[in-house]
Amino acid sequence: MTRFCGIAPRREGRLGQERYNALMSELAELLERFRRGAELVAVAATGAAGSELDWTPGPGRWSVRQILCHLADSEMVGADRLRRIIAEENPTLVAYDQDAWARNLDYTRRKVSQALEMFRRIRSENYELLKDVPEPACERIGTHSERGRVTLRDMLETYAKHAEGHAAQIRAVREQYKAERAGKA
Ligand code: NI
Repeated sequence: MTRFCGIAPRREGRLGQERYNALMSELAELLERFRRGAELVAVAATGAAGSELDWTPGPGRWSVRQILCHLADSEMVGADRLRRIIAEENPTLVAYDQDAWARNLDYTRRKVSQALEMFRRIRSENYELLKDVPEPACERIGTHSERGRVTLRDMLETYAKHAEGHAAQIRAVREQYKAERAGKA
């Protein structure tokens, strides 16, 4: 049984063994980065409370609370997209306006604990789904309404980087918040 990650059996032919091993270890690494995303985000947000949660670095920029809500909603959309690519033939993946979602879905008032838990939980479900998908499924495709053709592997990479990028953003916003408060003191 060939797996998305982990120890894959030898596959003769099409790909050289070396190339195949490299591909599998790259996938396993991506999958591990994907899995660790929830922890990375939780650690980045640890200890944030009170006014720090709603402080924004400037107009149109997101607060820690809004970033966490975005991560939760994005992961929910991701859960749908990943399942469609695996189950359907070249499904359409509909883009969404993330700023409109932040504005109109009350990101400034949603509970941080709930957003974090929602992100953690759905990421965990997505990980469980992906880790047992047969390796050839990595090349299954969908068509994103703005970005065009995407493979399942592309999606895995996009979502792995998404959590990493926003964890870094949370750390940066908190640093700026602290620097500003220190400046005012
Ligand atoms: Ni994002």
